Amino acid sequence: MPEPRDWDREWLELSAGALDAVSRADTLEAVEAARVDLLGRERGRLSALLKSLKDLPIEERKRLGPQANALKDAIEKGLESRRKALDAKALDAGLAAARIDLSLPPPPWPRGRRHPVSETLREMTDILSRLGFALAEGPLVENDRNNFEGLNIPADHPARDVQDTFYLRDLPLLLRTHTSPVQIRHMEANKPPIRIMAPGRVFRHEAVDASHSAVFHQVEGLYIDRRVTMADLKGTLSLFMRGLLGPKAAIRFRPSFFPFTEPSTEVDVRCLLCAGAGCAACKRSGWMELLGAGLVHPNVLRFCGIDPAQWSGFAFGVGVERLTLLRLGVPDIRMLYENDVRVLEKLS
Ligand code: FA5
Repeated sequence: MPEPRDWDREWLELSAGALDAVSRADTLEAVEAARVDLLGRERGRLSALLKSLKDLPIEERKRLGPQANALKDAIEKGLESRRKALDAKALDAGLAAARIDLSLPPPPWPRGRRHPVSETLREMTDILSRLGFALAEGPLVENDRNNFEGLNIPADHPARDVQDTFYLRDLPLLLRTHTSPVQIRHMEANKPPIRIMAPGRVFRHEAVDASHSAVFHQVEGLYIDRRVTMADLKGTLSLFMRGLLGPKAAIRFRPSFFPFTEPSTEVDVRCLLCAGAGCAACKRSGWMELLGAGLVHPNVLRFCGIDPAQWSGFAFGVGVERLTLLRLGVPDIRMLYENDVRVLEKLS
């Protein structure tokens, strides 16, 4: 015959240890283990005890039932409060580990900026406007008359060769090869005195290398007044170049030839990339050609209806990309146009 069950002893053992086990659970896993051990539906010790109450005589059931339910409530409350306490502890630990310092500066934002060529253009027009030059503009698509004929460039001049000029198919038009046609447009529409600058894009069918691009920018200058001489041209260009490249920049005026100026000169700047020693950008010469200039040819004045006996003037055309290379110490014109932001960010 099996031993009769000692309910009171079982009950005492269970209730003595249960709340103690709950209060000792120091991790969420331990709380869950205590819950399963006491209240688990299959093997929970209190659940088993409650289930077996039905086998007891009615008086015993009345005595033990409420006590067992009260213990179950107490265990559930104990488990819940342990869970809350442990959650709060974990939150506090997390907050302590991830302290927010409101005095720290924010992470850097990438900042946009002007393209280096635009920046040079802006400075060039800024200096020239302070020297009294007003802004003039012309179209990128020109005709032969303004781009060549009016500028005293004869029909057999090599610059007209299809090698150098982009002609438009089926139209008597071309992409302007320099900003000089703006001279013609302006002189035909305005009477002297004239003092204008004409910045803009130009196009040449050209082999691209470290200092040559097929699309680039020029800034044209034109000054027409009474008795304008080479001395005026040299003074203006020296001021202009020193303004752009700093007072120490060495420049030289070299005799040259353009059909639309007489006499003509080209202005070189000592290569700032190699300090005159010779590099790819200056074609090993130590000097970099920046601009063409000269006194406006009488034929050009006459073409535009201006009397060369009354008026004279100078004109110049500066390459903006070449100037940008020198100012920023960039060795290759192509770096300006590949638009790699990592390269552009390093410039300026
Ligand atoms: C001319 O274009 C003349 N119209 C300049 C001029 C104007 C002379 C007024 C007299 C009076 P040239 O072809 O040399 O000249 O070009 C002028 C400048 O543009 C050069 O000195 C150079 O700085 C720049 N340049 C010329 N070709 C290129 C090219 N392929 N890529 C980048 N820059 C160039």
